[in-house]
Amino acid sequence: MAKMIRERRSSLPGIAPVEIEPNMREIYGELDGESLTINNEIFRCRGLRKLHLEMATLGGGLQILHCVFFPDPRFDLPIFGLDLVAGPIGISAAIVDLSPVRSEMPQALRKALENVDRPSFTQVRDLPAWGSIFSPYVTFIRPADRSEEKLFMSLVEDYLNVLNDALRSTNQDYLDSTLTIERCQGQISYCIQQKRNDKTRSVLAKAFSPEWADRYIEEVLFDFPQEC
Ligand code: BLA
Repeated sequence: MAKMIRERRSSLPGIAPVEIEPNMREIYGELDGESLTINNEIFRCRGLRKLHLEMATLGGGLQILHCVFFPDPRFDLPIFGLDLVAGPIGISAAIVDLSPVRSEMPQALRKALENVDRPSFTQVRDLPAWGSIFSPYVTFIRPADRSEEKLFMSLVEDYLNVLNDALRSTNQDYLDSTLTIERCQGQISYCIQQKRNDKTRSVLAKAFSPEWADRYIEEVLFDFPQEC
């Protein structure tokens, strides 16, 4: 999945790495006597203020791939979000979405998402209460086997294609336009809701400390757009 995302990312218009503090790029902690390693990559491109790919490994047990592409609020684009959580017996959570930042999703985007062929996975999971930020096109599953894992990966590729098309056909609005301001607020709401995911916080708090987890979530995972 990470390889596919990196390949897609490299062809985006104006793609450029964003400097991360060295102590936030590669992070080591300990959870229940096992080491936790986090690797972060952050880029930006035309239309997206922050493309974040994070890979975390906890000892031999838990592996997490977290990926969020936050739009530049001047562009009428959704937030791409992907989370994969795998334990020793396989992937327990696989979620992907293009989440709207305004109540109305742009018409062209809605159409494009309608056209994505969404496979019927055998184990669909219920969204938590904070998941009201996701679009009607969110997919949240526990993949049953390798073939469902592959189907999920090609669904992620389809969502990235939709985003890529939108990105290339969207012009930017002024920073002080009402639409930009609304989209800023929408990103802030998305971040606030994501911060209510106690599962993320508790893994990070146990491996590091509650204070570190809060700072990491605020500053690296779900920081607010500076444009607002
Ligand atoms: C669930 N996220 C989880 C779980 C863990 C993490 C351990 C429980 C697994 C399960 O329910 O099977 C942990 N996820 C992390 C950590 C990071 C991470 C430590 O990303 C990063 C360091 N979460 C996101 C994004 C989305 C997301 C971008 O970060 C969606 C686009 C979703 N994760 C998400 C959801 C759940 C989850 C919906 C299930 C929560 C629940 O059922 O309560």
